[in-house]
Amino acid sequence: MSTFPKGFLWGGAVAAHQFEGGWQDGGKGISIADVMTAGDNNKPRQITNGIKAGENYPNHEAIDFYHHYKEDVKLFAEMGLKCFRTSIAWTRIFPNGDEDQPNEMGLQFYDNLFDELLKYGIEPVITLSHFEMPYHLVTEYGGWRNRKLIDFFVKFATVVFKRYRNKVKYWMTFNEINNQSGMMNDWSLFTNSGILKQSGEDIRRSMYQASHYEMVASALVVQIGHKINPDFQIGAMLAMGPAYPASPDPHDMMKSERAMQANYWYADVQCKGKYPAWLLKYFERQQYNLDITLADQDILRAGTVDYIGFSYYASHVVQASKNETVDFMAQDADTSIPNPTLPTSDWGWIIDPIGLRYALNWLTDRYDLPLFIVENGLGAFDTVEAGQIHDPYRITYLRDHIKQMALAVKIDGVRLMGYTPWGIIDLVSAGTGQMDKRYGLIYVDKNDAGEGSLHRMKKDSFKWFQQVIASNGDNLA
Ligand code: P53
Repeated sequence: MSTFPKGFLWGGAVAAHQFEGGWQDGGKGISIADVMTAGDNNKPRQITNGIKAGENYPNHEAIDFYHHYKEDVKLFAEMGLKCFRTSIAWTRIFPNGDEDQPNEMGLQFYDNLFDELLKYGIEPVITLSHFEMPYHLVTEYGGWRNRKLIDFFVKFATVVFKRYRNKVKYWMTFNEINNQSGMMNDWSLFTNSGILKQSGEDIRRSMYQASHYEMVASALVVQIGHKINPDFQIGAMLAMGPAYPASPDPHDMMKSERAMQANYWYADVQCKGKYPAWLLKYFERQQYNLDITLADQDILRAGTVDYIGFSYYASHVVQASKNETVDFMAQDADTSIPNPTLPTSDWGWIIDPIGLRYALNWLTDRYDLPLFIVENGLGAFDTVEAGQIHDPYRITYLRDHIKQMALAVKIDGVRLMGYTPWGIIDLVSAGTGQMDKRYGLIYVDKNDAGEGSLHRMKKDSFKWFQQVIASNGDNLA
């Protein structure tokens, strides 16, 4: 008997803005991803003030899935995918975010895509908001600083829930909702919440306020979705990168505990329906006076999620600063340090398969919900040799993580719904805007400068994953 349950959701993951392209097709509006330039490992992406002539915006065309979806879905089917995770670009449905009526052409595009997937028996797994909110909501409303965003998001979610109620069963509300808390940089605040720091702004307070509105919006749509179709499975989506203490020094241990609390309190709210005590104390001490009403608290309690979707790429190491005894807040000292026991990717991400088993255990102990690994993978340089792409490093990465997943299911009893490696097809990196940071099992001919034929080719990992799926995870050779 195989380790993984029958019906295990083997799949692949992407996000609309990173692969669709067609940024102005079918009435689509400008999203926050459309004003982000290309960067690389040493050059951060710039957020421009609107679209500027002469800049390279990699998401505008991306890999042009918008015009290649039939060909690509056929490849996904050939790989044997049971499910496919993508997001709905909010700006295809509500181009500015605050319209009364949705854009029919945008709705039609996702009907076509879901029909194409279902034709091959591939289950769509859909994120409502994956770093691609309407840019208009940033310029006119200040992004998620503004309570009005809840209404706009709820309207968007309600429209797509109703439209696709018989085509999509698995949903997630906000991609990596906790990224903004863990990273607290300009990039993550913009991608998660559409927040650009204003002078004199207490950015941490804004982050907590925006996060609160997002969680209220998430809890509302969980309730609305269950009314529209009681079979809907609506999950949270977290960036899971466990924090290990740098040493057995209790200060470091306390630091790692706080780092975990500070990064995962979103799950406390989304899974348990309430704020953790330590965070309420923190808000009090900071004198934040956040807009968190009693009505909001009722909504949070009534809108807990059905499962936890999460990304896992790497673990982190944290170290307490000298004399640290009070807050131990992860953000107060950027203390993520190298792990001498583990290798890293070409982008410096720690490679830690056992950390995935740890994450699965930690989330199960704390929330006791079904789990879904909706992102995992290796961003790496690939080379094409005589029309072939040999990527043993990617196969090794995925195999080592699947082995740990198997142990978590078999030995630890974790309830695991599925596994969708990130970037099943090469796409634009969210963090750097690069094409050459490749995650795909399918290669796309396009480089960082935006040149290439967009031709698709199977990498060695394609065949390997095909056999993994065909054996329900038993054959990892
Ligand atoms: P890229 C870290 C940094 C940026 C985005 O990332 C991240 C993470 C991981 O926690 O989140 C996810 O493309 C995200 C995807 C993204 C993927 O990680 O920077 O959900 O959109 O592409 C990989 O290499």
